[in-house]
Amino acid sequence: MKANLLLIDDSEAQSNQIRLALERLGYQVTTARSGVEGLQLARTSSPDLVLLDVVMHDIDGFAVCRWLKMNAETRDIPVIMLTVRTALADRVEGLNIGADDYLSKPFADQELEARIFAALRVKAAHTELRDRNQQLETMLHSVEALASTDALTGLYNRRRFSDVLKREFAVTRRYKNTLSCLLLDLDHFKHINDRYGHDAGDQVLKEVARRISGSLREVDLAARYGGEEFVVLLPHTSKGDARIVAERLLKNVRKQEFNFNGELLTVTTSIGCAGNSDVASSNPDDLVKAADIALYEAKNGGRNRVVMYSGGTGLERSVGAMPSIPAPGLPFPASIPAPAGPFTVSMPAGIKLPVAGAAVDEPSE
Ligand code: GH3
Ligand code: MG
Ligand code: MG
Repeated sequence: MKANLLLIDDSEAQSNQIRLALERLGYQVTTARSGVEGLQLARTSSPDLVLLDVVMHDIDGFAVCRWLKMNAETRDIPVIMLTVRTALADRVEGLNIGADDYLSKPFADQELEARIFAALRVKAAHTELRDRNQQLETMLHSVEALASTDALTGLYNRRRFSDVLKREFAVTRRYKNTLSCLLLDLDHFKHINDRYGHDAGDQVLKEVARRISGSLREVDLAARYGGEEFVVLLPHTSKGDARIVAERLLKNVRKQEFNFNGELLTVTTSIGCAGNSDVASSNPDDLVKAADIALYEAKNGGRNRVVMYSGGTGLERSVGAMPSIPAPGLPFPASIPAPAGPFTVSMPAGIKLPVAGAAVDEPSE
């Protein structure tokens, strides 16, 4: 189908003549008989190209062209100026204000067609270039997202965590804020892989990641630190408040059992917690190291618990289910809804589970 053209010309005789010529060439033509009508139709009839008379009684063609080129909706429509004026200054003015071409009346049908064809070709090339740029930009965004996201859980990856940690640590030092870090490691996760398979293990990791991020505020950052380890950064959070968050995470992770082809299992986690007050150096990694030391103690202490880092003076222990801990006073999101039943892990039909062997820590509630 040929292009849809808008002809803006206030002379009835000229307009009819050009319209007939355009229709002979197979174009669809909409006509406007004044500059104002032309401006309206340019927006409402979405023409592929505008043919614009320069001398008109209401607004001259230069002003119409300038307006078309200033407006985002009409900016990309090619404009060919039509005039009996042939002075160089007029041609230059038309081109300067953004007209794409200039055609002196009278003109032959072939010349008209050649100019229209050339202008449409340029427009098509521009559109293609813009679309390609957009595609490239979209690709760039998804590459960036991929580079900072963990493919399995959708959480941020360790690299992204490191970047945020550096920034938050610097901000905290500069403004003397608080910043806390939690390191979580699932307990006896190897047992899940060994008994139910790697794919079932992956589903557990995904679900645990969902439970972790569902237990945090928007400003907190949860990332997958490594295999079955997660890290949470809590900006503007003192160690005391971080402990409340850690206890909440501990409960939310183990709250809902997992159902592996009929076998129910509670997955528990150990959590180490440290705050910026634990770190004397200017090295952000030391905050994670402190949390890691506390995590190590949590594992040694029997797992399924939170341990707060307490430097050289010995580690303070906080047993997992501590009924004495008050409800959080911070604006944390509501904890994830009460489980409707165990989380079902989808497993291949008819899979035979080995006879139960390795024990998994039960929650100490
Ligand atoms: P602990 O309580 O001491 O942490 O015991 P654990 O079994 O959790 O720790 P260990 O370090 O012995 O084993 C971690 C297991 O996590 C081994 C590894 O195969 C598994 N793992 C790591 N990454 C993935 C993963 O992406 N998917 C699955 N399914 N398993 C993973
Ligand atoms: Mg581990
Ligand atoms: Mg583990």
